[in-house]
Amino acid sequence: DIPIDEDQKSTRLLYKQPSVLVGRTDVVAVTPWLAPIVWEGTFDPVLVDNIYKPMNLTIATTVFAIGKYVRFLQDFLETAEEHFMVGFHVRYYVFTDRPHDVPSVNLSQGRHLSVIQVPGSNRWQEISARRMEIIQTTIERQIRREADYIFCLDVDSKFHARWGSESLGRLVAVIHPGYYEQTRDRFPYERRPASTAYIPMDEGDYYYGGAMIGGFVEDVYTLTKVCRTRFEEDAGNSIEAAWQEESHLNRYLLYNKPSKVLSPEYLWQDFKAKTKEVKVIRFSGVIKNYAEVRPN
Ligand code: 2GW
Ligand code: MN
Repeated sequence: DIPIDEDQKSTRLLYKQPSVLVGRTDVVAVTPWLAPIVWEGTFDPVLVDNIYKPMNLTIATTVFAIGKYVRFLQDFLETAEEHFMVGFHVRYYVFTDRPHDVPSVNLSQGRHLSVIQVPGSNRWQEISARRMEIIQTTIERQIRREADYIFCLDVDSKFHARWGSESLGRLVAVIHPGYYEQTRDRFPYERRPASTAYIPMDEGDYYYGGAMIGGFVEDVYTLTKVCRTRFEEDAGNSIEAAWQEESHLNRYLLYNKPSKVLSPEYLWQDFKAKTKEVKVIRFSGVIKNYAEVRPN
C-alpha cells in the first residue's frame, strides 16, 4: 500500500474553494460551544471522505430488534447498505430475541453483521433500560476491540440519502425533528426534580432525539454507562423519566456537550412534511402501527 502522503502527491484532490463569506444563511451551522451543526451545503462530501478514508476506520452500528420489531430489520439494513458510511468498514450488531427471524441481507465488501441474542420483554421500560446496559456491556466485551466509532440507531427507520463521514466526531447527537422550532421550556425534558434526568425550565440547548447516539466508542461507552446507572437509580425510586432513555440522554448531553450535532436531516419522521430548511432527508422513522408491533 502507498503511504498517505505519497498518495496525496500523486492524486490531486480538486474541490470548490471554501468561502469565508458565502454559505447557508437560513440555518445555524455551529453551536454556541463551537460544535458544527451538520446541514446539507455546510460540508463537501468528497473532501470529508478524503480526510477520513485513509484512516481505515471501522464504524460499529447497533440496532435492537426485540419481538415484532424484527420486521423493520430488512429495510433498515438494505437502506443502510445503500446510504450509511459507504466505503467504510461497517460492523452491524443486531440485538434480538428472535435470531432466526433476522433477514439475510447482502452486505457490501468490508461490511459485517453479528447477531447477538438478548432476552425478549413485554415491558417497554425494560427494553429501554436494557438498551443502554447492553450497548455498554457489548462495548466492553467486543466493540471496543472491533471499531473506532459507534452509532446506536432505532430500527424502525430507513436511510434515504447519504449518511457519511461528515457525521463522525467524539460525541455526536441529533436534533429531534419535532422540537427545533420550539423554545426550551416547551421541550419534553423530564421536569420532576426527583428524577436523575431532571432539567429545569430555564436550561437546555436543543431537544436531542433518542433514535441516534454516536461518537468515539469510549465516549459513547461513558454515556451509556452513566445513563444506565441513572435509569436504574430512578427505577429504584419508582420513577420512569418522561421519554425513558431519551430523557436521560438529553440530561447527559446538557452537561456533556456533544462535539458535533446532526441537523434533523439525520432524524426525520415519515409522517412529517419536509420543511424548507431541510434540503435532504437522510434517515427517518417509519410510520408504525403501534397495535401491530408493540408487545401489549
Ligand atoms: C416495545 C414497547 C413499546 C415501545 C417500543 C418497544 C420496542 C422497542 C420493542 O418491542 N422492540 C424493540 O426492538 N424496540 C427497540 O427500541 C427498537 O430498536 C426501537 O427502534 C427502539 C425504540 O423504540 P421505538 O422505536 O418504538 O420508540 P420511538 O420511535 O417512539 O422512539 C423514541 O423514544 C424512545 C423512548 O420512549 C427512545 O428514546 C427512542 O430511541 C426514540 O427514538
Ligand atoms: Mn423509533
